[in-house]
Amino acid sequence: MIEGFRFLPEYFSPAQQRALVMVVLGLLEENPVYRGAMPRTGKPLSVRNTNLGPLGWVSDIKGYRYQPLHPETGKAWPAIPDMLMDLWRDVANYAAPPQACLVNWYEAGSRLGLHIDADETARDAPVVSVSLGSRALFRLGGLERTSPTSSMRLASGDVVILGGQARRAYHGVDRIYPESSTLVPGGGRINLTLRRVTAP
Ligand code: MD3
Ligand code: FE
Repeated sequence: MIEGFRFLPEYFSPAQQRALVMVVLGLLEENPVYRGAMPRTGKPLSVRNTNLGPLGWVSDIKGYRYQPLHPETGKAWPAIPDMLMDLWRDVANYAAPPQACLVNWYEAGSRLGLHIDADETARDAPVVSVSLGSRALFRLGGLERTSPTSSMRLASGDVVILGGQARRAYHGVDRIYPESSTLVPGGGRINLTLRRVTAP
């Protein structure tokens, strides 16, 4: 496995997972997940998303970027909840707070193609990921698209920290196992990724 990858299975207990999902679902009422589009082609994304925090990642026909406002509601993204700020302090080993929490919402057939996360200028900061709800088949490769990959299942409550070399590695989600959890409505999966966008 690539340097800088840390896997903390069941970091959140079932009770903590329920509490976190309740908080996030509450925030999604005024800050809904929406379907972004691929740059250039405008092809709709398979995964719906929204964000929490002062900045949010968006993808549309014009490109990928971070911006302070929800593209459909025009409102500021809500603050990152305390449980997630506490997680960052506990595991990120990074002096400055996260600025964005991307909320990815997967349904039964959703997938996320192999990609690298390169829209953040704070390249020394890790990405911290939390999985909630149905299990996912996650794939992590290396620094090039053709590097060998390894697959693992990410389950509800698992935390993954991507620092070092892993921060620049190709990765994706090949499938969701929609019967594997009832935590998220519709057997869905929510992935939360905490990110530092700009250098402190
Ligand atoms: C490896 N999310 O939001 S989480 C993404 O399950 C993303 O929704 C996936 O890839 C998901 O960009 C995977 C684990 C993860 C997150 C960020 C990474 C792995 C990563 C950044 C660099 C390398
Ligand atoms: Fe990613």
